[in-house]
This record gives sequence, structure tokens and C-alpha cells, in this order.
Amino acid sequence: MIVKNPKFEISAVKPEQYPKNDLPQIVLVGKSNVGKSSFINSMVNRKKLARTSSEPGKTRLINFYNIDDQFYFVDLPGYGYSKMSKQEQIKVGNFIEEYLSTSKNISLIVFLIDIRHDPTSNDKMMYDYIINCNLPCLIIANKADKIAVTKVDNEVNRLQTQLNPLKDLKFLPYSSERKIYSENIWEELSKYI
Ligand SMILES: Nc1nc2c(ncn2[C@@H]2O[C@H](COP(=O)(O)OP(=O)(O)OP(=O)(O)O)[C@@H](O)[C@H]2O)c(=O)[nH]1
Ligand SMILES: [Mg+2]
Repeated sequence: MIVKNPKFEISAVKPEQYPKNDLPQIVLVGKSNVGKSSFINSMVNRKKLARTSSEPGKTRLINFYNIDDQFYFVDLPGYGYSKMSKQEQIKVGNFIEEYLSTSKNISLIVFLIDIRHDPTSNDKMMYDYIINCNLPCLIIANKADKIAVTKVDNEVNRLQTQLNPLKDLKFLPYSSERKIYSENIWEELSKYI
């Protein structure tokens, strides 16, 4: 897909602030620093549409990016960022859960995990939550540029065995940094737009 005019539309922490149209919403979830905001930038070929940082904890709100009036990429704060105060972690967790459980327009959850590491306990909780909500989910093993090309398939298989032993979800490798495998990702996303 060639994106022409991706735009930041609104930040939200409560339902009244969500966009008031029925465009499908493709939502990025995953731990802090896994590359959710970078994923959005790389898919739309913009370096700074979504703000990123080498420090975890950059995204603090629900950010809606309108992609050519076709769909939204919805960027969420990551979990597992220990420097955030307990109080703020609870507040953020609550507004994320409210969004995931009440928004009628979520067409796909894009769940990012790090290709180099085992899923964290928070990743497992997020996986269980998505399955319980019955939301369609694509799992992306990001930062594939950090390992040898010859190891990519094995690592993706390992992650799937650990997180989704039934193997009924789609797992794909990706690199937001180098945009490798992005055609496979667009092919999958386009089914939900
Ligand atoms: N090597 C490599 N680095 C990446 C990749 N994707 C993201 N990064 C880097 O990882 C860091 C975190 O990226 P972000 O996109 O800000 O991560 P995030 O998941 O949005 O983090 P939070 O907003 O804290 O939840 C940045 O320094 C990115 O440049 C990737 O595929 N490969
Ligand atoms: Mg972010």
C-alpha cells in the first residue's frame, strides 16, 4: 500500500475523545521500547509522525493517526516501564483497557514483541487479554535487523511456540528500522482495512 497523507488526528484518554467516525482502527500494543511508534512511522514512510525515543516510556496517551482517511493507526503507551510511578501505571492501564474494551472500530491488534527475547510475563498477560476479548490479532516479532537473516524463521517459530502453542495466530518478523519484510505486513494489514 502506498500511503499519501498520514496525519496525527487526536490524543485521547477517554471515550469522548476518540474519533467520531467508523474508520477501522489498527492498534499497536506491546512493551515499552519494542518499537510501536517506530512501526507506524516505518509503515507510512515518515520519520517523525509518531514520536519515538531510545528511552522507554515515550508514548503516554492514546494517539490516533488518520491514514489517508482509510483507517487509523492507534499508538498506545507501552507496558513494563518501571520508571513510571505506580499511580500513573494504573491510570494508563485503565484508559488502555477502557479503549480496548469499548471501542467498536478496532479491526486488528498488532502486537509487537522483540524477536531477540522470550515473551515477558506482561506479554503473556497481554496475549491472554487479547484472546479473551476475541479481538483479531497479528503478532510481529520486531527488531529483526538485530539478528542474522538465517535465524529469523527459527526465532519467530520459537516465539510462537512460547506464546501461542496452538499456532492459530499469524506471526511475522519485521524491522521498523530497516523495513525488511514490510510487504508481508501490508498484505496482512490490508485484510483489516
Ligand atoms: N534496531 C532496531 N531498533 C528499533 C526497531 N524499532 C524500533 N527501534 C528503536 O527502539 C527504540 C524505541 O522505539 P519506539 O518506537 O519509541 O518504541 P515504543 O514501543 O513506541 O515505546 P513506548 O512509546 O515507550 O511504548 C527507538 O530507539 C527505536 O529507534 C527495529 O526494528 N530495529
Ligand atoms: Mg511509543
